[in-house]
Amino acid sequence: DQIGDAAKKLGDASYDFAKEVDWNNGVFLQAPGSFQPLKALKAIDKMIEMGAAADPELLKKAADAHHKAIGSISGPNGVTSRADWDAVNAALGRVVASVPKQKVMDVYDAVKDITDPKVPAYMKSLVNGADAEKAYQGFLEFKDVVAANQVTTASAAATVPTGDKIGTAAKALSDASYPFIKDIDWLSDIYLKPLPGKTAPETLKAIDKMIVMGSKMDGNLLKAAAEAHHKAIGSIDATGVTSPEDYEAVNAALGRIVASVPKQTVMDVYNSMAKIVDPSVTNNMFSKVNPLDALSAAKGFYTFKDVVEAVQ
Ligand code: CLA
Ligand code: PID
Ligand code: PID
Ligand code: PID
Ligand code: PID
Ligand code: PID
Ligand code: PID
Repeated sequence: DQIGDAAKKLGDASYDFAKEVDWNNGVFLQAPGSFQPLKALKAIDKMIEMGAAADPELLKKAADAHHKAIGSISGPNGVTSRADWDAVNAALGRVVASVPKQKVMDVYDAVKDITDPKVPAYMKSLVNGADAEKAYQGFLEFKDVVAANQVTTASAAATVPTGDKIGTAAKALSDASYPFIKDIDWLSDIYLKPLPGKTAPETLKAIDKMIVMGSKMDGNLLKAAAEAHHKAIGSIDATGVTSPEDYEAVNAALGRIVASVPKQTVMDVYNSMAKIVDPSVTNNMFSKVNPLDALSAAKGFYTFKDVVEAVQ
């Protein structure tokens, strides 16, 4: 297709730059400017809306392309192979083309809003500037091909199951865990801190397992889960906490996407996360909330997971 061909040209223009970026640099975990959690949540919300509007099949293919690319990483900078670099660009170009232009521009504008204007120049200073310029020229040509292949109307909303066992169980889980949710400091910057003692390649392994799980999920249910998050963001209070109803809808939606993949795929995520999250991190989280509320939430979760497993 045209986007695939254009991605090869983009690769010619941008792979030198890709090789020069230090993908293992911890700087990419930081906010791209001053820390503004509610504004950042708005930017994430725009990404969620874009993801919910995207063609689920193309999203899966993009997840697969990333998984494959993680498998061909080499060298100290963590760069993937030229072929996989092109394949990721092509897959993302097709995802972008599957949503109306405005949804893409909304992400761009919201990200710009939380990005210090000095950040792009700083990023450029870490690589060969001429190669960055070349990559950007390549991107400008690529985007015209994407625009020429772009849909103009948004896809239909997801179908949300009703009266299912997971929906019923989500009510009990949410009642048991909403006090815990209210105890959590959602506006803290602690969630942007590096995991103690872990390197980027180690962390990427766990993310890879999530990518694999995402790619196996039922596309309609994943879309519904994204829509539930978007709705929940719309009802947050000043501390970032969503309404009980929207929280319940998020739990139901996440339970359904978990049930749509094999148990082992879920356990692969859990086990890989357990390898990189030191118990001190979990204990620290626990120390900041009312312990009874956390235990009630945990009890609710362990009951919920049996319902999920039964329909998995
Ligand atoms: Mg989420 C999970 C935040 C968007 C899909 N997500 C999580 C949690 C964290 C979070 C609260 C990971 C850390 C953790 O496990 O804490 N997500 C979060 C934010 C946003 C977002 C702030 C921003 C909008 N997510 C989002 C989107 C999607 C997902 C758009 C795609 C549709 N997210 C997703 C999945 C999962 C998460 C599939 C998880 O599996 C993970 C999670 O919650 O695992 C348990 C602990 C969790 C909480 C504090 C909240 C849930 C409370 C539960 C139901 C009960 C508590 C149990 C117990 C006390 C603690 C966990 C024990 C552990 C051993 C499992
Ligand atoms: C400017 C001035 C003009 C010239 C110009 C110009 C530039 C415009 C630009 C630009 C626009 C632009 C857009 C970019 C957009 C990037 C979008 C990224 C989206 C990320 C997402 C992430 C996610 C996920 C995911 C799916 C999940 C949800 C999420 C489900 C259902 C200014 C040059 C034209 C770069 C969507 C993918 C996992 C949130 O106009 O004169 O330069 O760049 O998890 O959804 O699972
Ligand atoms: C524009 C203007 C509108 C019209 C429009 C428009 C276009 C927007 C577009 C577009 C946005 C867009 C985004 C693309 C992004 C591509 C990103 C590629 C990333 C590849 C990576 C590969 C890799 C790895 C990996 C992880 C490793 C690092 C690597 C570590 C820690 C402008 C059409 C709407 C194409 C990251 C995955 C293995 C490098 O908005 O008018 O057209 O395209 O090895 O990580 O090692
Ligand atoms: C300039 C002037 C214009 C021309 C121009 C120009 C240049 C702009 C530039 C540039 C922008 C730019 C951006 C770059 C972005 C790279 C992003 C990389 C992200 C990597 C990540 C990696 C990671 C992980 C991971 C998970 C870990 C955290 C991490 C935990 C909990 C100035 C040329 C357009 C290079 C996210 C995945 C392992 C961080 O605009 O005239 O030149 O470069 O380790 O999670 O640990
Ligand atoms: C233990 C001991 C027994 C008792 C027990 C026990 C506990 C087991 C547990 C537990 C397992 C467990 C699993 C959890 C799994 C969480 C999985 C999260 C996945 C996140 C993903 C994120 C993503 C995306 C997304 C889609 C994108 C890709 C991504 C596309 C196509 C130890 C109690 C049984 C919590 C997948 C969603 C946006 C990466 O067994 O004695 O306690 O918890 O962007 O994909 O866009
Ligand atoms: C288990 C054992 C295996 C069998 C199995 C199994 C089950 C795994 C499961 C499962 C995992 C799982 C995960 C669930 C996670 C739910 C998370 C809910 C999060 C809700 C949020 C709501 C909100 C917001 C929001 C953003 C705001 C904050 C809030 C800010 C900054 C165990 C079946 C495989 C259900 C985050 C979105 C508005 C609070 O593996 O043997 O069954 O379920 O307002 O952010 O303000
Ligand atoms: C313990 C002992 C057992 C019993 C038990 C127990 C407790 C475990 C616990 C607990 C785990 C736990 C986890 C918590 C996790 C909270 C995660 C919140 C994530 C929030 C995010 C918010 C954000 C943003 C956002 C984007 C911004 C950055 C942020 C930028 C660029 C010990 C009870 C099981 C509470 C990610 C989205 C706005 C950070 O196990 O016997 O008690 O709690 O602002 O992006 O700015």
